[in-house]
Amino acid sequence: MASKVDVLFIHTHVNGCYSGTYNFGIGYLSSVLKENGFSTMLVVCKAEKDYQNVLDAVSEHNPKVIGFSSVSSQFVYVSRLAKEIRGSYGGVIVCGGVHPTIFPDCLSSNPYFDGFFIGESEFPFMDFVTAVIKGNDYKGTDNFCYVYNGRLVKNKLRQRIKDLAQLPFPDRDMVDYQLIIDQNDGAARLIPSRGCPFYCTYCSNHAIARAYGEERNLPRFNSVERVLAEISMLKSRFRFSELYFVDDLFISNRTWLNEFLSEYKKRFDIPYMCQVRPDICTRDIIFRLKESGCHKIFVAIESANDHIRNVVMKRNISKDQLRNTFMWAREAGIQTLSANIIGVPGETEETVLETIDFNRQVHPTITGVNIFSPYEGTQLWDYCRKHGLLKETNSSLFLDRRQTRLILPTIRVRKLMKYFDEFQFLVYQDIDPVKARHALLQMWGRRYGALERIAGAGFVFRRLRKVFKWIGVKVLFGIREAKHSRPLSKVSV
Ligand code: B12
Ligand code: SF4
Repeated sequence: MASKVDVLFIHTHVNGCYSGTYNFGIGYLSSVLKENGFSTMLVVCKAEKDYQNVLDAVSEHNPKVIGFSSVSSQFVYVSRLAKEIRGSYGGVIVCGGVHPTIFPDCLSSNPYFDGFFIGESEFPFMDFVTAVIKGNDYKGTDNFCYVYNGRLVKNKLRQRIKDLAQLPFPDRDMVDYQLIIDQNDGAARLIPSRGCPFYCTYCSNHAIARAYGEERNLPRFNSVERVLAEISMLKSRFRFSELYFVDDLFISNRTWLNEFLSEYKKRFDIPYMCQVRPDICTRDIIFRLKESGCHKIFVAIESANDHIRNVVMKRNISKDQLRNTFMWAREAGIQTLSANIIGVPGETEETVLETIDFNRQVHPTITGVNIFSPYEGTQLWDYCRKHGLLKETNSSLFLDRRQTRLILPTIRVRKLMKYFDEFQFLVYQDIDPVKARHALLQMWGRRYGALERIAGAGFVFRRLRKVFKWIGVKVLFGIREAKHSRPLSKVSV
């Protein structure tokens, strides 16, 4: 069969936490390829039951190269899908993204791939595709790694792109981008920078840096002009109500930030959201963000326990810095979303309650919690492995960040899950009844949703859920104290 597509990209988002995901890595790779005359397409796989659609797309388009992109939690699905494709496809299958970058060793146990790409790959991948199409040897391509005689061969890594402005905009034509915006509550995403200069032990940035033999994954920012041009392009092509700068850390370069905010304010009147980090955040930055249209910031508390936050996670952020950021945001009229992680090594019921308590004190507009998930190649993963804390969880039923993959001697899994489930409710109970009620309804929705799935008795459980929701509202009019090892402190609001 004649090949109509040079490269078929596959983005998996199985059991994911978000509904509308757009993969910027694939987007950039695709636009560089298209600019150089290659044809590309993308298949998004959101559930294991979608595997057949992917197989159909492969047999229909018979691409020259299949390119997966994978974060660590998706690799279990990616490798199964690659295995199924391999059964009937004789072309080249590769995978790139964060997981192959920080843990290329797993290629040896996954023979369905011809190889992995490590690190930033726009131009090396173009060379690779050119070689495959011309029938030349592709194994020597920069950034490529493959298994030869049972040994992992890693080719030279090309220097990362210094000037991001030389890249085209990421390819948003390969997806229904309007639908993705709509699924994200009207937010269009863009990523002005790559990297983050910090060294948090649970995050992949230091592991990405290590792949390059460096200490830190120092951020590179696209030129202000280029980012503004991308916003204009988005404005001319899509309907959206806000922008979301999804950079690891939007405020890491003060010079860039000042220039960008001034220009943005002059040219656009579009509300936006971004990430800040309390130890580099000042009152002035918060007010400048506000003036330019920022209406929501993401602030990672992670853990309120000083030892966990600053020793285990190496955040090096004080409680005062955290408090100030929330206080300034409230003063400026910016909404806050607090990010928290529970279930890291050393976590106890007390430390979880400390985190909940701290959230109550700073009173974020929204609070979010994840269960710690160790990513291969990171310092905290190394620690968990050395101390025998890693459970074997290669199950495709495992829910990343919503279940623990650790053996935690200091807290029972049931307790951890309970706090994970009740986190929002416990933060807002008696400080914000509306949010507490909402959290309780969601909590019950999740619980009865799960029962409904297990029992397969949709109708009965839908009815029951309605009844319990109603009771939930009633209970919340006289909000009850949940039972813990210690009561939560009273917070004056
Ligand atoms: C923006 C972002 C998001 C966005 C968009 C995600 C996306 N897939 O593009 C949103 C908010 C949706 C998101 C979701 C998630 N994210 Co996120 N995200 C990021 C962030 C901040 C930037 C990623 C990015 O776009 N970079 C710019 C692009 C150009 O770089 P890139 O993606 O690395 O791609 C380049 C190379 O990796 C390579 N490459 C990538 N794919 C491929 C494929 C082929 C074939 C080839 C050859 C090369 C190649 O070439 C690309 C171009 O240079 C990173 C942080 C980071 N430092 O990477 C976290 C990060 C990737 N996210 C992370 C996580 C955990 C998630 C979630 C799992 C969270 C969750 N539980 O839901 C989901 C997973 C979604 C998914 N199915 O992929 C972790 C991954 C950790 C890990 N080891 O797996 C990171 C590294 C953050 C961290 N703190 O560690 N994320
Ligand atoms: S500040 Fe955020 S993005 Fe940067 S290393 Fe820490 S967790 Fe990762």
